[in-house]
Amino acid sequence: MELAGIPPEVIDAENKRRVEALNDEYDSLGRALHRRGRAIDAIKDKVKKLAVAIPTWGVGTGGTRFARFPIPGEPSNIFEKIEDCAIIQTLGRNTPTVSPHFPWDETPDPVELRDFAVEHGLGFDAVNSNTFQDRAGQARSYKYGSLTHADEAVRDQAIAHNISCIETGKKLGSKAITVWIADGTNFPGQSDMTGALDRYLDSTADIYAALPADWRLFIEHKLYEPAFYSTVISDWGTSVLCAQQLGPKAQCLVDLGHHAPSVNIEQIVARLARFGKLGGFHFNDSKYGDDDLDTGSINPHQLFLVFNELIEAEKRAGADGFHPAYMLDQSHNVTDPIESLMNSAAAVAAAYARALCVDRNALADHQSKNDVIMAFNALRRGYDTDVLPILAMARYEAGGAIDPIATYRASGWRARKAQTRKVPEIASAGIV
Ligand SMILES: [Mn+2]
Repeated sequence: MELAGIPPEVIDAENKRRVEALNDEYDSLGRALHRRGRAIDAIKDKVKKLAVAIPTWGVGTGGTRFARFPIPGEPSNIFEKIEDCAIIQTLGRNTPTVSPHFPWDETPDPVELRDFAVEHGLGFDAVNSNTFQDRAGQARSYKYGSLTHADEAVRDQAIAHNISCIETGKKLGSKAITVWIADGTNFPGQSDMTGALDRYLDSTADIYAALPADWRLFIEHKLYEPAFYSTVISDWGTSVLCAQQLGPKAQCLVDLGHHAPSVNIEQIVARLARFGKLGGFHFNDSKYGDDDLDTGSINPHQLFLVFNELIEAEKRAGADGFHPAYMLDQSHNVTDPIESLMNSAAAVAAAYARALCVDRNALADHQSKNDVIMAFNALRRGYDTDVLPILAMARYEAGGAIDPIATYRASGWRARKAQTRKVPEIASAGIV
């Protein structure tokens, strides 16, 4: 079994070609930040601690509702997915956990899976339940809903699946479950909206009751899709009300692509954090109404503003702690998923680093004096900082690659896997 994935000598050789330029750029940026009263090493140390989970489904090619275009050498089971996640972590050094999805990642022995991940330098983040599709041999269908279904037997089946995900997650070392439901309607009149929400709350309370003491339950709102008239958890307001009713272990996930265009997501983040209900993020980007594009590829400024609020929330939380869970949740239809995920994890780190470059004392001072243009400029100065040398140095010092994509390509990983992994099926539908 190939544990190393990418031989260290490949990383060393690639880094040697780039380290002199990196030192030069890092030192120059360090001097520039020093003149602004910011310490580059302190920012780099915080960036080193940033951890973003990779969803296991993300390392396979995704798709749209039209089609999926598999690539040779892509993973076809959970163990191969772990191998690919390990490549991302080996090179990028800010993705130490994976977030599995059941039943897609089901395996007879979760402890064996946990050990396999540990051997690959990875742990497990939140487990994800799936009651949005039927599986072979399943007694009842989710066509008309799962946790909110009008038929109690279907609801019980969906509850049991979630509880079994918690049981598996305990063996994997997870500390959270994400309960995303696709329930909703495509026609006015199809369902009683209030009754459906009542059934959601009753069902989810049963799942909540099965949580271990140190676990969290994440709920995720989504404006539309797959239901196109109404969804049960349609927005952050519904999400936070449900999380409050369920109890302190229930928190809200913010998936950046699950809002109407032009919604002020950073303000939602600030509100949820204020009430102790910000569980974490599913990062992706969106141009129109999708939740599929690579994180930071369309609107990196929005991502920066989200991290600006996270830093403010962390400051306010103080000793109580503030630990939102970060995960990428996007679909890779036209790129090698490993490359997209490395880029996206770096985009999250870049947004964080830029927000750390903001002089917060100056910002607060300008705000208190109503000096609007100077407050805006203090914030924008952080966004305008080229933080790439900070990210590269953080990776390099942690044993990763100064240039992850170039190093990945030099390793020939995908071509090697194309020799040994099963040829993917072309006919399978997209996962969105
Ligand atoms: Mn999501």
